[in-house]
Amino acid sequence: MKIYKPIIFISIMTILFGTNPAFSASAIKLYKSPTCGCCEKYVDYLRANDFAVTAVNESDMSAIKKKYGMDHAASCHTALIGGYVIEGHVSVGAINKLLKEKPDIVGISAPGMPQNSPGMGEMKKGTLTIYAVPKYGKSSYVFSVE
Ligand SMILES: [Cu+2]
Repeated sequence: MKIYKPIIFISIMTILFGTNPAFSASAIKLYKSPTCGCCEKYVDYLRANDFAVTAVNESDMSAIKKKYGMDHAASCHTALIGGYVIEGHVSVGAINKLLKEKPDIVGISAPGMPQNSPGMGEMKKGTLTIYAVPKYGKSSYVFSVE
């Protein structure tokens, strides 16, 4: 019977941690208009990249952008993760860079709806510019090119 113990232990660990998004994925809250199709596709993209997305439908998105300081770099959806705001179709690479480097900014944005961004269309490496949005309404600057 002893030989089965490690197998049982591993199975329990898998059940507890392997399939639980709270342990395996980063939690991100995303506000979007209920009729936004590309927002849905972006949620799918985040989920496919192991983010635990809580999608919230919001009819007044411009109020959300104002509240979170993204009204001058606005796109369709607005997401919150680790104390930062992620505006629009930002690639996972840029989000991870932000969470790793932890700059003292509001967040990052892909303003507008770039065709070559995740959830919009096919990404071509080196063509999608992500902007850093500083605090106190200062102008955005290039954060990364994805
Ligand atoms: Cu969009």
